[in-house]
Order: sequence, then C-alpha cells, then structure tokens
Amino acid sequence: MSVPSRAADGFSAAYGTDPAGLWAAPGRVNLIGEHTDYNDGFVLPFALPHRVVVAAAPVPEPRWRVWSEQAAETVEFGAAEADDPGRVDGWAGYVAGVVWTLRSKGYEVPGADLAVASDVPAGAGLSSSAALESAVLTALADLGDLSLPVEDRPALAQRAENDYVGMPCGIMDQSASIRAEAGHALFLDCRTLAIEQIPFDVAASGLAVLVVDTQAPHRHAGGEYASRRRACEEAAALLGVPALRDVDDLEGALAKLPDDVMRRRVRHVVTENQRVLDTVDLLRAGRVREIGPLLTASHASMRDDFEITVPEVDLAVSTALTAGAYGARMTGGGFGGCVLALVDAAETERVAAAVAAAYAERGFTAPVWFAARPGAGAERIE
Ligand code: GAF
Repeated sequence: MSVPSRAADGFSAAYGTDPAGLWAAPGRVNLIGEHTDYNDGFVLPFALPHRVVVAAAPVPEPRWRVWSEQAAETVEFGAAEADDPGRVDGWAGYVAGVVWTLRSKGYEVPGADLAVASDVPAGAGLSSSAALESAVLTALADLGDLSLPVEDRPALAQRAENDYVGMPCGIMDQSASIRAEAGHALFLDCRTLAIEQIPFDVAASGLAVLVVDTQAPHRHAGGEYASRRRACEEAAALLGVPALRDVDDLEGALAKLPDDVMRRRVRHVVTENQRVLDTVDLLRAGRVREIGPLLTASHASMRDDFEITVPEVDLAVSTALTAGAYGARMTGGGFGGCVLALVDAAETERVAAAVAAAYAERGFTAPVWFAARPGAGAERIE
C-alpha cells in the first residue's frame, strides 16, 4: 500500500472518520555543504521522493492526537503540554514542537487529529525528523488557514527542533523539505535565506546519484553534533567574525587559532563553503560529471578535518570511488548515515554491489541502497 493510503487508513482506524486532507513533506540528501548551515554558510541539498505523509482533520478544541504507523501508538497532548518545551518527548515531540513554535509566535493553531506514515528511512541521516516537522507544519497551516509565507516556514520548523526537542540543528533540512523543487537542487544561503533552484537532472546526463544507507548505528551523534557547533562558534568569536562564513583569509585565520583541532574545524567549514559555490557554478554550466572531485574532497574534509565519519562510511566512499564513481561523500550530520556517489546510471547496481561486497568482507551489516532523483517539497497531496 502507498504511504498516502497508509496514512489515510491509519487515520480512519484511529479516529473512526475520514481525514480532511493529506499533506506530504520529503526527506533530503545533501549534495554538498555539510555543517555549513549553522555557520551562516551555503548548502545544496535536494528533496527525496521518500516522504512523510500526514492525514489530518481539525477538531474544535486546542488538543492534538497523533497516530504514528512506525511507533504504532497514538499520543495526545493539550495546550499546556504544547506550550512547555520538552514536555512531549520521543517522536511526538517533533509534532508538539511545531504546535508550540506556531502558538508562541501568535498563530491560532487549530486543534487536530493527525495520522503519520512515512517511507523516509529513520535514523539514516535523511532528515526524517525535518520531514515530519515540515509535513505537520504544512498541514496545520492549511487547516487553520494561517497566513504563513513559505519563506518563513523553515525557520519555524527549525525552531521546533532547536527549542522544543532540544537538537541544535541548522536550517538546511527544514529548508530542503519545504522549499525544494522536483528536478532541482536547492542552493541556500543560510545567512540571507536567499534560494536558487539549480537544475539537477542527473538522468539527462546519463548519471545517477547512488545513495547507500550504511546502516552504521549513529554513535553519540547528538553530543558530537553539538560539540562541533560549539567549536565553530568559539572559533568565530576568537577570530572576531560573526560566523565562520565571514572568514576570507583562511591561512591568516588559521594562524590566529590556538590549537590544531580548532584549526581543522575551521578549515573544513571555510573550504566546504567554497566547494558548494564551485559545485553550483559547475551545475549552472551543465558540467555535472565535473562535480565529482568536489564531492570527494568534501568527504576527505569531513573525515580528516571535521572528524565526523565512521569506518562504514569511509569504506562505502572509497569502494564507490574504486568501482568508478565520479565522486562520493557522506551526506548529512555524520557519525553514520548515508553516503552518496555520482555514477554513470548504467553502473549504479555494479557500484552498489561493490560496496555490499566490501561490507561483507569487513563483517559490516549489509548496506541498503537506492538511486535518488530530486523530488518535490512539502505540499498538500489530497
Ligand atoms: C544535520 C542538521 F540537522 C543540519 O542542520 C546540518 O547541520 C547537517 O546535519 C550537517 O550539514 O542534518
């Protein structure tokens, strides 16, 4: 059964009536630009065809019930819990966080019954939580007829995650889920929030983006993410700039920093921003294959300077490259998750099989893979 049907059927089973509508928001892969978003830098994600679907209907009082197919449970909360960050925890905290962020900004959020189904792999670094936030936000905005410009929505969803759930993420994932367009990568300036839709029709170039879910367990991902973010903020303060985005003279900046770890963190962010700009230039010129070395350089920088990769991720990248990929890198926050590789479309399966064989040889859990096409952003689908 399709994801929308599962959400609609789940709604009917949970609440004994039909939903008023269905809303969907995608997960994402990030083509390039990792850990640059919270440094006011540049990112280039695209939306996946994999989506979270929310079936929803308004109710007359300020309370919310949410059924989740994946969690196989219904969670109910009222205004008091929604208005108290952190009070609703686990998966439903992302939903309560969206209600909270909207209410605290003065929006008249309608009470609602919601049912959630998804085919975005959870815990794989493909932004299943941003997809959930974005789908719920889009549904509540429509149900309540809230005047909520699309350009303001990612920051609201991010705030739900930062201040209700307590995860200090940047704005990339929610922007991709809400603002992406099919067939395009989303070039986002995370300081100005200016966007440009960059045509990214890999199939037309005979290419494919192979995504390998390494199945590596996220090891201390939350704490490590927060500590990387802190190090970047400390470095910016030491350098006297608002954010690492503002470092123009990398060598000069490195010479001013007190220790090697901080120097490497800064070098990653500054060089990664430049790689995003270079990738965008190549894509604008239709030179898709040529972005490969930038992807691979991004991976080396994440591995050696930002230190956010794990052996499963490094093996997938090196194996894909040996098997003929034009470029490969980890995508997402790190410490596990997914790798993407730019390959000739006809070679996709062969490269994926090479990674699977290398994993078997090392005794790693078998990876899961798919070829990703840029999908649409959040929308009402029924
Ligand atoms: C996670 C975060 F949620 C994003 O904001 C971003 O920082 C990313 O890691 C790393 O680029 O997905």
